[in-house]
Amino acid sequence: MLGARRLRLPLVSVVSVVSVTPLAAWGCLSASAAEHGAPRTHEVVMKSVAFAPAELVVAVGDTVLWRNADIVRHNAVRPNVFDSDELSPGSRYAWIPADTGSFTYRCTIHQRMRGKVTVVPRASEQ
Ligand SMILES: [Cu+2]
Repeated sequence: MLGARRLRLPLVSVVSVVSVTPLAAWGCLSASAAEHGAPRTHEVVMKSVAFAPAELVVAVGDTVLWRNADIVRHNAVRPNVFDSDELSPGSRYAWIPADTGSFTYRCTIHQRMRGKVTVVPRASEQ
């Protein structure tokens, strides 16, 4: 048998299949999202035992992402609204507000570490 030789694979077996239709549809969706203010991600860095920025304005549906860039543990807590639990260095926590409001919060490990997130309506709802 010559079976072993049949293992050679044709090098031209990968054929690119390009369809224009999905790209057109994606372009339409992107334009629509931009018109209505696509959700954004806002990063709050925990560094030098502080939140940066300490105050932030976001829209409903945006993502607030806390990232611990410090060498000690931190958390971000607003009772009954969000609670990151303890974040070790390098860890992150995301919160997506569903309602408008002004929320002061703090790190319960370091009492002087405080921040504020103000949540406003999305542009399409104003
Ligand atoms: Cu802290």
